[in-house]
Parts: sequence; C-alpha cells; structure tokens
Amino acid sequence: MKLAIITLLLLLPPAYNSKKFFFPETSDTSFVRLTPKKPLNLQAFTLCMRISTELDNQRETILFAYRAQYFDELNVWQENGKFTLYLRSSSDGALFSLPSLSSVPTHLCVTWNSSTGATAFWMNGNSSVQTIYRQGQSVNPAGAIILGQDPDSYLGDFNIYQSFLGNITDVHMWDSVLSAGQIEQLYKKQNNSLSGNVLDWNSLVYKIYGNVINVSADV
Ligand SMILES: *[C@@H]1O[C@H](CO)[C@@H](O)[C@H](O)[C@H]1NC(C)=O
Ligand SMILES: *[C@@H]1O[C@H](CO)[C@@H](O)[C@H](O)[C@H]1NC(C)=O
Ligand SMILES: *[C@@H]1O[C@H](CO)[C@@H](O)[C@H](O)[C@H]1NC(C)=O
Ligand SMILES: *[C@@H]1O[C@H](CO)[C@@H](O)[C@H](O)[C@H]1NC(C)=O
Ligand SMILES: *[C@@H]1O[C@H](CO)[C@@H](O)[C@H](O)[C@H]1NC(C)=O
Ligand SMILES: [Ca+2]
Repeated sequence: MKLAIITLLLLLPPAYNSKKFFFPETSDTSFVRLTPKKPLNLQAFTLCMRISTELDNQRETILFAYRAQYFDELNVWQENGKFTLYLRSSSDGALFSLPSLSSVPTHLCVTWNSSTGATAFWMNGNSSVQTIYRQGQSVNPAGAIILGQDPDSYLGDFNIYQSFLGNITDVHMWDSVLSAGQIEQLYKKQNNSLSGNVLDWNSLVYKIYGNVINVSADV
C-alpha cells in the first residue's frame, strides 16, 4: 500500500507553481516588477492571470501595467464597472462589459492581434465580444512590467486610488493569440505545458517592492 502511494507520487507530473502575489493593502509604494523572457516587441499577444479582489468595480484598479519612458504601452484595468485595455495611450482604450472581479478568483485573459486589430477579453474561459482596436500598431520593447501600481512615469508616480488589493496568480503572456480551447485549458488548469513564452508563471522572474507577499498556496 505504502509502496503504491510512493510510486504514485513519483509518477505524478511536477506540481504547478502554486504561489500567488498577495497585495494586503492599497498603497502607492508596493508593487511587483516582472522580467519578461523576451522583449515586449509584440504584433499580437495573449495575457492571462487569475485575480481575486474585493475592490469595488467602479474604482480605477490597475491589473497589469507595461510602461515605457513616455507611454503606457499596455495597461489593463477594471474601472467604472468595465474592463479596459490601453495600448500606447492612457485615455483611448478598448472597453468591455463583463461580470466584476470578486473575492472568488476570476481567470482573465486579453487577446490582441495587430494585423486585424481583433481584441477580446476572456473570463473563466468565455470570450467577450470582439472589438477592433489599434490595428497595425505594435507594442514596443524597453518598458517595465508592473503588478499592483499604475506608473504615470517610468516606474514612478503611483496613485494609491488606482493600486491593486487582493491576489494575483497564474500570470502568463504569449506573443501570439491562443485558441479558445487553449484559453479554456488554462482556465481549467488542464494543460501543464501551456506556459507563456513572454511571461511564464512557472519560472517567473520577479522582484517585490514594499508590502506584497508571495504566498505559497492555492488560490
Ligand atoms: C488573498 O490571499 C490572502 C492570503 O492567502 C487571503 O488572506 C485573502 O483573503 C485573499 N484575498 C482575496 C481577495 O482573495
Ligand atoms: C462559459 O463558461 C461556462 C463555464 O466554464 C461554460 O459552461 C459555458 O459553456 C461557457 N459559454 C460559452 C458560450 O462558451
Ligand atoms: C492574426 O490574425 C491573422 C488573420 O486572422 C492571422 O493570419 C494571424 O496568424 C494572426 N496572428 C497571430 C499572431 O495570431
Ligand atoms: C497542451 O499544450 C501543448 C502546447 O500548446 C499542446 O501541444 C498540447 O497538444 C496540449 N495538450 C492537450 C492535451 O491539449
Ligand atoms: C518568496 O520570496 C522569497 C524571497 O524572495 C523567496 O525566498 C521564497 O522562495 C518565495 N516563495 C515562494 C513560494 O515563491
Ligand atoms: Ca495613474
């Protein structure tokens, strides 16, 4: 019996990296900087993460910020009851009406393809409507990726009223648009080999600034 259990344990695939980033308070100082596996020189992307928060959906809440010296290159928000993607802009975004984030973890993805401009949000494996946004544009390298704060300058000028509070895990980013089936597999944690080629949660390189706790537990 014991041997059978040990054998079973040995045969199991390596466990997912189950840590999460816990942002225990709103602040204008705490954040996590992520180092991508390759520069964000993107003509398309899929960005996914699992998020839980008790923040009100009307509040401007930054979910992902990638900023270069002079521009917000790629920002994702929950604000005014909507989800928004901004590419090279802080004011002209693509807006999506979707159920709000809550204390129950939500699997959220954003997909964008420059050649068509097709943009969509995916919530728990379900796609939003598609809109056309920033067709022909690209995302430029030489920025910094931040979770927890919206930088109004390079790595600075944070605003406590836009900061994130709650938990973020399973952050992955690809330089391509994943299929609906792949996004569903990610949501259901079905496929261990679906790891981002720009950001890979299973081998994430990051640095914590301030009061963010990397909790080793399932969300
Ligand atoms: C975030 O994680 C912490 C630590 O596990 C937990 O105490 C807290 O309730 C979580 N908050 C949300 C909104 O998920
Ligand atoms: C939306 O997601 C739910 C839960 O995963 C699933 O049962 C349902 O079939 C999905 N709907 C569509 C239109 O994909
Ligand atoms: C973008 O969309 C075009 C047209 O549908 C498709 O040919 C191309 O493969 C897509 N690019 C990516 C990176 O998914
Ligand atoms: C898991 O993902 C990999 C990489 O995308 C893919 O090649 C493989 O077919 C997937 N496996 C299943 C069972 O869907
Ligand atoms: C959390 O961060 C500390 C310090 O960087 C590190 O030693 C520890 O391994 C991390 N824990 C997890 C679960 O990643
Ligand atoms: Ca701001």
